[in-house]
Amino acid sequence: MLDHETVPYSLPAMDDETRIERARSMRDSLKQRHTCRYFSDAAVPREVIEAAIEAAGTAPNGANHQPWHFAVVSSPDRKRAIREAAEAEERAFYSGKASEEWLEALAPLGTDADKPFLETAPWLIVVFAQRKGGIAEDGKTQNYYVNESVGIACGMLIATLHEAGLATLTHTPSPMGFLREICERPEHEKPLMVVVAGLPAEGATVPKHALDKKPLSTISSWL
Ligand code: IYR
Repeated sequence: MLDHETVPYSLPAMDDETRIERARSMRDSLKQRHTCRYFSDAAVPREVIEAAIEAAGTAPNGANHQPWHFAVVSSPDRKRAIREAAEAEERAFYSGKASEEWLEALAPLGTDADKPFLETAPWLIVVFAQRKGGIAEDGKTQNYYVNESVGIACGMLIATLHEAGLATLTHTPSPMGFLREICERPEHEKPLMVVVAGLPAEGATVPKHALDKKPLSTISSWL
């Protein structure tokens, strides 16, 4: 075996009752998260976004290469550029590229090609998956399990933003190469999603459809 240094690892002691309580409490909090499509333009402190990205940066990942980059966009000019490019892609999607079946699946969500939230919300976190780079970010070293790693990091980012009282929306225009240009990121990075973050607009709603969550008995089997 190759030499590797270790450091001790332990977690705070906890009784089973507390474990159950804490798991349920986290579940109940996350149950209140819904994708929000109506944002207020109210400012949210940068420190919230910084801490959420630091939380995301602790995600389990391939070989600890941490193959992610978060480009945080708040300038009105860049937000407008992202909105314009995203809406152009979405117009093509909604008016021809998407299959009938796909559009039918989206109907209960009420989405369309208009994406005003990309300009209204105070923060757009553009998440990039680094195909190469390693820990040193040299742009050459092979990375591993990139989509899995960055996907988990996005989950942790969103959970942290939710705990901080922020509404979020994952936006995935397709294709999204334009994000690399607008965010000035290198060729070996692949844009994965935009996490829109801010406060919900007054009178914001979510589709009723979004409340239908599959029960434990459907989403799990115990062997
Ligand atoms: N990217 C499009 C379409 C879209 C697709 C799925 I699957 C969604 O869950 C929601 C939207 C859009 O942003 O409108």
